[in-house]
Amino acid sequence: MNPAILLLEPMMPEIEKQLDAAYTVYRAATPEQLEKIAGSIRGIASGGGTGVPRAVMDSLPHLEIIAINGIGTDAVDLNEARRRGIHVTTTPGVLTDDVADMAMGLLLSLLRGLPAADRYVRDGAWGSTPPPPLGHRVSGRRLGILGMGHVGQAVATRARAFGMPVSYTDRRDKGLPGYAFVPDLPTLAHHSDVLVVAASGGAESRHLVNRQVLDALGPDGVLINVARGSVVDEAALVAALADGTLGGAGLDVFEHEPDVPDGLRTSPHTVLQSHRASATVETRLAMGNLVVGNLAAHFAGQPLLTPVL
Ligand code: 8YV
Repeated sequence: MNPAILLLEPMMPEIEKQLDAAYTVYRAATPEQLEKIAGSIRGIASGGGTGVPRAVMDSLPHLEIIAINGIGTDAVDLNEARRRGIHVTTTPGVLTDDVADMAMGLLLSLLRGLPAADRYVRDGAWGSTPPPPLGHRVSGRRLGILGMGHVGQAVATRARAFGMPVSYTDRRDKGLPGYAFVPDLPTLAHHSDVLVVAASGGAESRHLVNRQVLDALGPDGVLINVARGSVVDEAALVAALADGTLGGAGLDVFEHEPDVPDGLRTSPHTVLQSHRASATVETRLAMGNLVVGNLAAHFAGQPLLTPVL
């Protein structure tokens, strides 16, 4: 009999087809349905943002593996997984470039005012009403990066090609040639025109970008977040945009997805995406194949491809 797995977030049809062929796949179970199947579930596939609610984990006595279709493990209780001997896998490497591209896309959209000018043309306003305000030059603008892991470094490479001087902060100086290390975030923000958040989510990074950091970025500064909403104090961000102490924000992620505060949705100084930084056909296929490969390796008793635990 095929092992039973729980799919907590939809994946590409090609990927789900492979899962259906190898497993008994349960989707979107209500608590009542979950209760009936709980004893049989041996694996979970889920997204990075969705993770696995602790209550779901607790209700599955025979859970052996959690395969995350993403790189974030902040929505999985890793300590509990370790305690129970549950394996956890992610999809490192394959989404780095797309996430960095999204950071640059948000940055360009925001500084050049692309959404407003797009609306201007679409609405037939061109020629009859004054054009949208001028944008701002990207080249020469100082970029600060919070979290200089794979994604942070891929953002830095792109920013350099756009003629932006790059500095970063992280837990330690990574000794990266050409990029200045700044030990603390408020100082980095003070010396940056654009701050890109590329740090992992979780308790350690929660609200690192607070009012003090936003104030340091200043009225001409912009914040870009392609990491996790939890890294930014969203209430402070809404307030800073409303009172003009921060110039703008380009956001792919939010504190309480899919809820986005009105202050962000209605602001003329934001560009918003629905957690789509890795959402390309190529990357989602590569991610999905890693999920399939990790589950297959586990149930075949072979080494996991990309284990976290
Ligand atoms: C995905 C993510 O959008 O990598 C992550 O941790 O959050 C994103 O790449 C997500 O995992 C798919 O739901």
